[in-house]
Amino acid sequence: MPITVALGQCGNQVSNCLTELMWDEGLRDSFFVEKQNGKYYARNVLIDMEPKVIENVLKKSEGKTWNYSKTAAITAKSGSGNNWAFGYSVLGDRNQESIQRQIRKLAEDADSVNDGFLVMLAMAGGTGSGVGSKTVEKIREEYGSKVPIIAHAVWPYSTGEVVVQNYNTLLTLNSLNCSTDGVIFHQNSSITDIIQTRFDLKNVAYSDINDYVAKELASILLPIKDTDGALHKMPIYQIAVDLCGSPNFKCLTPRSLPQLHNPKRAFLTYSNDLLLKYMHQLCLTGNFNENSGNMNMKSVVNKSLAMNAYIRGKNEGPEKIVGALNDSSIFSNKIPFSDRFNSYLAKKSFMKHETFLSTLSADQTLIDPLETVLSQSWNMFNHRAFLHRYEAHSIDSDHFVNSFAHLEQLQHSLKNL
Ligand SMILES: Nc1nc2c(ncn2[C@@H]2O[C@H](COP(=O)(O)OP(=O)(O)OP(=O)(O)O)[C@@H](O)[C@H]2O)c(=O)[nH]1
Ligand SMILES: [Mg+2]
Repeated sequence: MPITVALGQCGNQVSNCLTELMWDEGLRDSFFVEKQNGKYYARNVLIDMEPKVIENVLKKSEGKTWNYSKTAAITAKSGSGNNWAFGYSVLGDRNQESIQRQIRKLAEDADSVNDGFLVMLAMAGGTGSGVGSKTVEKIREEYGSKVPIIAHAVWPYSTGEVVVQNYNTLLTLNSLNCSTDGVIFHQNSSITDIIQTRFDLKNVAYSDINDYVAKELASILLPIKDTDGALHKMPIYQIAVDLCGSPNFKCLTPRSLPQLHNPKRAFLTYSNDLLLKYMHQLCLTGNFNENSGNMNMKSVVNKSLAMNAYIRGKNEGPEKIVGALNDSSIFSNKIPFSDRFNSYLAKKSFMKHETFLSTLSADQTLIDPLETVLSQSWNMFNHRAFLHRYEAHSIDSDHFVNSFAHLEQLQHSLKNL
């Protein structure tokens, strides 16, 4: 059972959706602790430098059978203004003692931190990105590298949210790459596309995206058995062991099927064969949307270094999954056959789906979005655009140059998988 550390608006909204879902799916003994009064408390720390989002999250949990602990929330008066440097150097430092104190408290309650940390944030703002980066560094310092840290990071829309979103993404990615075991990415634009085309929703709200993200994450994190029948209840530890063996490949991509939500489509049933076939296509082409136009199997653009598959509900056993997904055309030949693929199965159905299939892979999906962030950041950096905002909080051009160098190395490794 991990400790969840949620940061910033996005981190808190997504983590609240996930926590609610975990409870609804009956996960009392993993993501929650039972206190002497018989009440269950989520093992979450909620951090945002402006109080509004956390106040809303706490309000929503009032009257529920579970709750957040009274001391779980750490807020201040105002946010980090979309400035990674202000979040990292100022607010991150100023609030670190109370953040770590709260994390320690949860760690003591649970007697052990073997399943490590799930840290949830967005990369484009200032609090999730900057305070988040500082917090992750401090967690690693305090608990050491034997306690796994998996981050969940939301990648911004590729165009125009805030002008410095590429700087913030660059600096966050560099920091997470140094101090976590792995980072699970969700791209807001890909999920918006799925919701618009598969769920027939024109105007997509954050709450729609967060429901989708939480569902995909829960399908990966809920307890599940391996092919020998052993039950796994330490999802963060297991992800780190299965998928994060190589220091250069920490970027993890989730995918899930079926993508149906609209009652109009409820009559459609997906056989195991169809789900596995679609997932094979998504993994091979690097797409997310089941309905993607670009499913040409000849355009193999995505290689995986390692992959986990999770199948919940009715299924025809591990051989079928291995047969369909452990295909050499999906995988890089850099690691041995036996280490590259794991399949997990649960008989219990998930969110009323007859069968639900998800994968998490260390793969090349990030190449294009990373290219955009690098090139747009270089463009601004070469003109010294907005650098003064970062320099004002001790993040100088050397820090940027180091981040560029690390991420270009990462990009090179991804391309040569
Ligand atoms: N999926 C999703 N993305 C969100 C949500 N809220 C914000 N975002 C995205 O997160 C990024 C901005 O980060 P925020 O979390 O709002 O910023 P913050 O961490 O609170 O930082 P400051 O407000 O600058 O202190 C943008 O890319 C938004 O599109 C949300 O609830 N869900
Ligand atoms: Mg905010």
